Amino acid sequence: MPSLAKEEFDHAKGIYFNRCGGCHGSLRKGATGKPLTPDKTRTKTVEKLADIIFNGTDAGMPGWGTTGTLSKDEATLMAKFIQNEPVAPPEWNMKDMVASWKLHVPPEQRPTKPMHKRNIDNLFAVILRDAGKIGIIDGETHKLWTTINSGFAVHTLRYSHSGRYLYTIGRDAKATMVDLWMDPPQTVAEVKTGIEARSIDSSKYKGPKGDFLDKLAVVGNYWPPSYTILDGQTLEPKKIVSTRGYTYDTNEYHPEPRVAAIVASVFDPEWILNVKETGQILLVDYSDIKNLKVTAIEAERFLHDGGWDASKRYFIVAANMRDKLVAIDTKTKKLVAIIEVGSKPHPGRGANFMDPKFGPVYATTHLGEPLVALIGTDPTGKYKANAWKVVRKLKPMAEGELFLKTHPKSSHLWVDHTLAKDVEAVRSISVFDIKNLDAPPKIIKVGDRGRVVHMEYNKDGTEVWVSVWDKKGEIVIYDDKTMTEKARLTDAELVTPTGKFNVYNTRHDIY
Ligand code: DHE
Repeated sequence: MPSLAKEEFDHAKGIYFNRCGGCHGSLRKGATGKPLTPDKTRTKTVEKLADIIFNGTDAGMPGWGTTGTLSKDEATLMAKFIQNEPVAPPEWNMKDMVASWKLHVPPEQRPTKPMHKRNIDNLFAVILRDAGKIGIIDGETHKLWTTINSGFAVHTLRYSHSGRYLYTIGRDAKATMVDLWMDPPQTVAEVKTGIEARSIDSSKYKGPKGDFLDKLAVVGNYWPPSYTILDGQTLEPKKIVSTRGYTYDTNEYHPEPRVAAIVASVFDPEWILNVKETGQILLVDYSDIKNLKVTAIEAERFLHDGGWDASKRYFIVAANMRDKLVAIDTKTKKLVAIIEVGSKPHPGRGANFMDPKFGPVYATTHLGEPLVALIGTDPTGKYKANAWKVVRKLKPMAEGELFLKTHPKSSHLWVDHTLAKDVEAVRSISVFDIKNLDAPPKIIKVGDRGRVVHMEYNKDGTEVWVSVWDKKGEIVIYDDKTMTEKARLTDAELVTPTGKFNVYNTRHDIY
């Protein structure tokens, strides 16, 4: 076993947290990436491992050297690090959460009406990943309104059902809450729910008297493996629920079942949480958190990202290392199908539209091959014969697709290839014509630097916003109908923009 000096070990630990842990797990047991426990890594030489780390693999692992993130020496350091025993990060209990909780502006000191005339529903919050900030861009003027400090490398964000509050979650598990009624919007509360996290959502069920609206929030933690229920007005931590337990299939104990995607139902007081390593989908009823009711659906291992079908009755999630999509019915609270798609499906939240031949479909992109798979989502209607089957396969420009997007008012489907091997593909978008899905996509070259990632529509569904993920980042806005560039936002503050979330579309799960 290669020995490492303390500084080398600490440096490697930092790199592992930032670059590797998300896919391989803190305990290196594997998920989206292969297991990296010493019994596996010590069968290879340091040189071989360093080569994989530097150059990547055909199976979808990025080349951390070829993409300019790690030097040759760092790749060698990481090769040695993963031949050592993994060290579990510390636990994070309620005492730690409460100590980290800051209520900057209590609810009674907040405005009682919006303090500005902007159209809140057409604001976009943009993740400025490496700056540890969120940018708020006005969708009407296309101008960056303000930036707000957030958690380190914010991963995703959601809005409260009313649209007033923005909730963000950083890779470091810091959740923040921003009041969009303020001028400019400000962080009103923050809390650290763990050491590492990726998902957050709000309570979206209205209830008979609107009792649940903006009432609660939930964070899905990677470490400690758990979810935390928070007060939706203050982020005060209310309850921690561990997800450690047994895999759904072999009933083996797993010490690190991480919470991946979360969505919130509008029909029930319920969050849908995906537990990656044990392969369970949890329907968490938040109507009485003292007596928490959880339905644990046996699904498939390595659940990662997903979204609603157009009716918002079915939830569809990728089990990416199993090359499958899983569909559940949130009405009957049961699994409805496990569907073989392509290599490493990665839908983001997916895309819903009417296929001219096959009816309502949900589409997913894939990391491992140039493929957009369309599955039928109408099990009770005219198209029920197509339900939960792959009805069509589309071929985008390249593999390494992360996200796709459409809008009910659009007849286009936009697909990125952020992690493609070919740099031209990384910087381009494939756009399919939904009315003529047999035709090849139109390829749009977005820019000459960075990686092109993640699309979002404006409220009306007439514009598509695309990020150029680079230190000198850009947001490029296309006219959806003509697929021509309408505006290119550049600003010294636009550092590494990744996900963008339009208030209206995100609160209504329009994708
Ligand atoms: Fe993500 C969504 C986890 C890498 C940008 N990412 C998600 C979700 C999860 C997740 C669980 C679903 C959240 C939800 O819907 O509730 N992502 C992970 C990882 O574990 C992984 C593979 C490795 C890691 O260490 O983080 C990973 N993700 C990335 C990136 O490299 C991206 C491109 C840039 C970054 O931030 O590191 C990235 N992930 C995003 C974005 C979303 C997302 C923009 C939200 C998409 C949406 O439209 O909802």
